[in-house]
This record gives sequence, structure tokens and C-alpha cells, in this order.
Amino acid sequence: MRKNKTLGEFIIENQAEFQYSSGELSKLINAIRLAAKVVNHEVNKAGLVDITGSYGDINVQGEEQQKLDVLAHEKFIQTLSNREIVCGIASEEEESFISINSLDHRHQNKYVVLIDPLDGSSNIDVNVSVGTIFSIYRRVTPIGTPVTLEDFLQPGKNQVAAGYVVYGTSTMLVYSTGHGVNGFTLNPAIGTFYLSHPNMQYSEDGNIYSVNEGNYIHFPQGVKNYIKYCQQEEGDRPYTSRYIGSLVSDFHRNMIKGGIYLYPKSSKAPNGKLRLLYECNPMAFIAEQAGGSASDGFRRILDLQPTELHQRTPFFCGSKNMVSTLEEFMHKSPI
Ligand code: P6P
Repeated sequence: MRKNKTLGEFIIENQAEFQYSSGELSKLINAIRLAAKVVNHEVNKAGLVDITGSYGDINVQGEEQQKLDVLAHEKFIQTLSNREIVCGIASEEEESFISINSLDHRHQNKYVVLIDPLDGSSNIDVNVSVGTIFSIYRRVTPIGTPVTLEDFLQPGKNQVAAGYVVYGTSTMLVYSTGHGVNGFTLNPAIGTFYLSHPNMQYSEDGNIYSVNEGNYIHFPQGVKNYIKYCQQEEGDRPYTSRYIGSLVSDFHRNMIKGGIYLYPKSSKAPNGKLRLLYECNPMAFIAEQAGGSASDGFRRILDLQPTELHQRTPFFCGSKNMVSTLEEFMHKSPI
């Protein structure tokens, strides 16, 4: 596949692959592309303009809302709302979903989008990369009726597309529509994304493990045993520990170099910290499309049936053989 193809060219060339085609995917990805460029501009100048620091508001997660969180949320909502294809949006920054009616007020739009507008935003003030994560489904309730919660509470295997933007040393848009994973790098001078990482693949094995070891004593025994396994001298172990504290960045590095990301449940976070619908499901979709896997320690993430918009799940994701080894440790010590 020719590198340096622009994202726009790529979308047009691959539009037919999107089973619900008729250009709707193009509009969706173009909306995300536009919002990503706007957010990238704001993130890159955050240190210069006093728009970082706490917004003073507290979001539904009970966390201080960084101003850029709010800005990113608003930009994605705005660009996704006026494309006549989205009937509803759920965001980490909003307690309930946002219903979007078609211009003819006949609820003709077919897709719902779930989004974490700026994941890892606590890293903004220390100039560490952050990301946007998005997940796209076709609605399941009848077209012509208002969108309902049921349209959002679909298992991750129903996703028609998912992706992330990583605002790092360079800004990249990485996404999949179910036909592999491709990465596009933004040339900020001209505001164009270019295909830089065609057909991204997780290696079956890796030697990087990513976990916040500060929580070690709170982890389930199976996770503790896996971490000790990673640290033993044998074969290509001890592995390397790399943890940025930004899911998108840790995931992206591990997909390129091989590795596993772990966010277990703990006595402090009995269901884990990460959100199933707009963090784990999209990242799991991309991982599987790239030949990796994603589990809650016992079950495939994409098979989980959601019951709440902001529900959390333990999350283990990356190189297939590393995730299955982790699962073996969890099965041996299931509590
Ligand atoms: P901790 C950021 O808040 C986030 O949701 C992920 O991006 C990141 O991997 C994780 O939480 C970091 O959490 O508890 O290790 O600081």
C-alpha cells in the first residue's frame, strides 16, 4: 500500500469496504479528522495559553475537569452533530447520552458515536501525550425514532469502526473499520494526515509490560503472579516495564513494539478504572484488528454485554500470547 497517501484519498479508496457505505463512513471519519486537527492545535499550545489547569468544574467521573477536556468534548460534539449521520453521542464528559435529531426532525441518522474526548488529560500540565478515543456503532432501534440507551449499550463486537488520535511528538489518527488498522500522521504545516503506518500489527509476543506498579499490593493474586513472571530471568525476561499513564500512548507503543497493557481491578477500584464503552471496547477492537487481543482477565472484552454507559472493567490488552499468559495466571488464582 503506497505510503504518503492522504487520509482523504484512503477513505475514498476504501469506502466500498464499509458495509453500510453510501459515503457515511467518509463523513464520520472526516468529522473526526477535522475535530482532531482543532484539538491538536489547542493541545499543542496548551503550555502557552492559560487554558490548562483545572476548569474548576467536576465531571461525571468526579474528577477535576481540565479546560482542554471540555474544549475537546465540545469540538467533537460540534463536528459530529452537523454531519447528518449521527443520531446520538455518548461522552466521558456527559452523564447521559446526547440525542441528535436529523435536520428534517425525522430521526433518519443511523450511527451512534461514543467518545473519550481527551484521555489522559491529567498529563497535559506535564507535557505528556494525551489522546482521543472513539467508537462507532450502527443504531439498533428503528430509524425514525429517537435514539435510546439501548443503541449505546451494545457489545464491542458490534462496532463498525473505532480509533484513536494520539497527540504526541507527532499527532496520529489510527483507526479500523474492520479491515485492519492503519495509522495516519498529521503534517501540521498543511493540516493534512498522511498514511504513515499501513496495516499495523501487534506481534504475537512482546517484552514490554505496562502497568501502574504503585498499585501492586492492591492487585488480584493472578496479576501479582504475572508481574513477578515478567520480572523473572528466563528466556527474553525480565521484560521491560514502560508506563506513560496515558492509555492511548501505552497502547500505541505496544502495538508497534509488542507488549501488554494492564489495568486490573484492585481493592481501590473493584471494577478497574477504565471505561468499557469508550475506552476498552474501541481499543479492544483495534487490538483484535491488528492481530492482538483484549480481555478482562477471563472474558473477551468485545463479548461483554454493557449495562451502564460509564461502567468500568478490568482491562488487559496487547500481544496475543502475552494476554493469554496473563489469563492463565488469572485462572490459576481467580480472586
Ligand atoms: P493511573 C488516564 O486517566 C487513564 O484513563 C488512562 O489513559 C491511563 O492509562 C490510566 O488512566 C492511568 O491511571 O491510575 O495509573 O494513573
